[in-house]
Amino acid sequence: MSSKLASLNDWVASVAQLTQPDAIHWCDGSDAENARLVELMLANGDLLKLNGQTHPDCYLHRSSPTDVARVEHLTFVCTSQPADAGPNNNWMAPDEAHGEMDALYKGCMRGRTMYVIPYCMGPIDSPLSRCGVEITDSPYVVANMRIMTRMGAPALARIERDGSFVRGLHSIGELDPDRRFIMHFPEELMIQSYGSGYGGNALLGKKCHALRIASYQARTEGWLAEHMLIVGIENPQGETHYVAAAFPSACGKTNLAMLIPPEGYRRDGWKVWTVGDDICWMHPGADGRLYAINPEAGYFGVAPGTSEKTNPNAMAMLNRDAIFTNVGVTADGQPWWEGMTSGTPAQDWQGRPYDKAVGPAAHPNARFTVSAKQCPSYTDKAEDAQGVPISAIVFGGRRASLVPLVFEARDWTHGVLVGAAMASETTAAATGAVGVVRRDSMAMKPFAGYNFGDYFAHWLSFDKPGAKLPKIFQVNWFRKDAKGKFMWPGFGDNMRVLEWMLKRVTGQAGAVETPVGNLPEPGDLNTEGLGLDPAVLQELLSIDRAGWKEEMAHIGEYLDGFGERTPAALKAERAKIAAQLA
Ligand code: OXD
Ligand code: MN
Repeated sequence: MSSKLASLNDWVASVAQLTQPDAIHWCDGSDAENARLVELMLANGDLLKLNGQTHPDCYLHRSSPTDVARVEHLTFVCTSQPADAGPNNNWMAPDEAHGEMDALYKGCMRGRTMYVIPYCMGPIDSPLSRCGVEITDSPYVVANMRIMTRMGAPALARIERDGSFVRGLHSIGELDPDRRFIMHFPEELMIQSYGSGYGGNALLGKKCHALRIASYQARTEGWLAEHMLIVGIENPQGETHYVAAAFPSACGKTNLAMLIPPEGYRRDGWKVWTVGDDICWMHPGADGRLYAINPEAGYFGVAPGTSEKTNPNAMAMLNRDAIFTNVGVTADGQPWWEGMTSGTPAQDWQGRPYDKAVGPAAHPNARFTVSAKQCPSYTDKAEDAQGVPISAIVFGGRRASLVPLVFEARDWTHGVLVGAAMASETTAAATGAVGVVRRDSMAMKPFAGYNFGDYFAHWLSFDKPGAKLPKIFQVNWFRKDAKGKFMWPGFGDNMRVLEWMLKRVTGQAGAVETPVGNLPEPGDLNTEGLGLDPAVLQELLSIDRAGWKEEMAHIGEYLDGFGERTPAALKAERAKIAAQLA
């Protein structure tokens, strides 16, 4: 097979020339193709079949033990000018990076099949969608891309219509951590990844394309590519408001996107609809509002911690047609991970007999891959070519202290500062220390494909005459008391905070103004049935002025780190708040 697009055929031929595969397979995305690949992977041990009675068509993949997460220190943005990548990225000169990668790719697919995967990020017919082609030597990547993107023949047809696409080249190489790089060439709309099969490094449509390359493209084209879930909240009157929320990796985006409201809310008629759990592309519409699509078609979620208590919708979508990576298994072949309320693991994620003393059954960053359509809260708005209008943007980090449960930004500029100043404790989604507080602007620290200073300026530029921008909020579900216990119940009860936000959007809820932002009074939040100590609620909704004064000083230093690229308006906003706190 080949394509009608000469530039695509030429590129495929040049990659084959370099990598020397035994065979080339153009993926059509059909069920028959998937069945053949699954057979192949069962035969070569890439996949293990799970219990067909309890989990039909579910498979387990065990990765190389040193290839379990994103590798931020090996991820580069290769722009001609180092300042365009910014201090928020690792930079390498494009020529040097191409030289390194060509040396690694030389002959790397000998004895392997090279798969050509045309894919579309977003609904096939949406003007907001963008396409790419990933070349890979990993059938596991093909099977995952089939779930995570609109992949195969329809995507190829669109690419041939558009005439342009993002080029992604991936080889698992030897899975050697010392021969591993994830390179981005935004000026060439190109991604090159070598030496890892882990989702965030290898499913190039996801972080590499839909965030790093897309954020760069979005800046030149006037839209936003963000690390955000998209959720629809339907009130008892039947009106649905869509919320986009940015949280760093492994901070509960999937849970919030699939939230089940507390009983009283369900009785009153509130409903929650899931549009996306990780990535959001937002474009200004003709009416001045921001319209969002989820460029992905599936969920690549963190398994540990997912349970009937934390995310019943996710549990319901995981009992068929799913790929599990690095989870444990029970004696009867069911997937198992920490946090599950039933079953006992027999083997850990490396296939060893499970022994609690040796470590957890599932790797802390074990994942599931599943089609979005299998989620009970799926809405076909996820296929809407125009996207959904966004009423509120939420920024949230994992902060044990200081940051209150929720506050509202006064206006867009203040909201952009709130997003830029976000900080969170690091998690197992990337290699490195866990639990260290670091600045993670808009939860995009690992994913912005260009200088954060320019990125903040791009965000500010949406505030123009005629724009009807969403309200911006900050939340923190992760406050802890002196004993280290979480102060807010979280999960489904986060609905109570969402209700306040949406009532602020429609002008139906009160707030107290503070220099940090507008907070609900304890009485403005519905806490019925929670049994929350009033003193705890008061603490969750108060501002520690001395602590915030210090925080504002740190934010000032952080913004100064982007030098002259930091927009003056953002610095002025910070200075204004700091002066009010003094
Ligand atoms: C993810 C991540 O996999 O953010 O979504 O690491
Ligand atoms: Mn993510």
